[in-house]
Amino acid sequence: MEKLLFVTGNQNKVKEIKAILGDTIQLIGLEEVGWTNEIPETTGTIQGNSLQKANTVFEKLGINCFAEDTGLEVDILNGEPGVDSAIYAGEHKNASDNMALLLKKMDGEMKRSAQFRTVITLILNGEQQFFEGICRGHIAEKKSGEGGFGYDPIFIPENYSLSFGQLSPRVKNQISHRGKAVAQLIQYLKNML
Ligand code: ITT
Repeated sequence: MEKLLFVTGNQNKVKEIKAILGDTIQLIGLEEVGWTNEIPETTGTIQGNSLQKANTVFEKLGINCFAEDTGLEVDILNGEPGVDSAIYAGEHKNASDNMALLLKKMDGEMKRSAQFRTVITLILNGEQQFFEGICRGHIAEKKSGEGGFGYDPIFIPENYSLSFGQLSPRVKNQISHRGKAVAQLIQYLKNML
């Protein structure tokens, strides 16, 4: 089984991606390679930050790795919170604060369409590849469900009436932005490894 370093500080992402990958690839985390430095996310775009995260670690360690960046893009807010999804309500705020701010901005708004977008950057033998996954849906009027993480309790994917916070992890992974991007990553790796 091949080993691949997943450059992330977010354990929710690790859990989801491990469930999707099954035993095709063995993920190793930053702690296993002794990485403790901050990784900058300063490019201003989802793809740019995804590349920046993977590159930062590859340049230092020179090992095969991938990173991902995800944003929630609300159509009527011109793509907000987008690349700032993690810090929408401020650097030291949490998912609850981020959701509260977004629900406030959407108060009374009829056009609630939105999407999650994930861009994975793989650096394999020094070569970069990008994989994008999009999940369309809309922003709920209020939070529901305890599952998932981040904005999941207020995002209702297309063709469903329940939020990602209410849907099972299995269903979320089948239809989600991250699930779609990881499926492409797996396909690519199967052809390469
Ligand atoms: P990294 O270390 O991988 O950068 P992060 O948590 O900082 O982890 P991002 O920069 O990609 O991740 O920020 C995206 C934010 O969007 C994240 O903090 C969550 O709040 C939210 N998010 C990402 N994926 C999500 C998902 O599948 N469902 C709900 N919210 C999600």
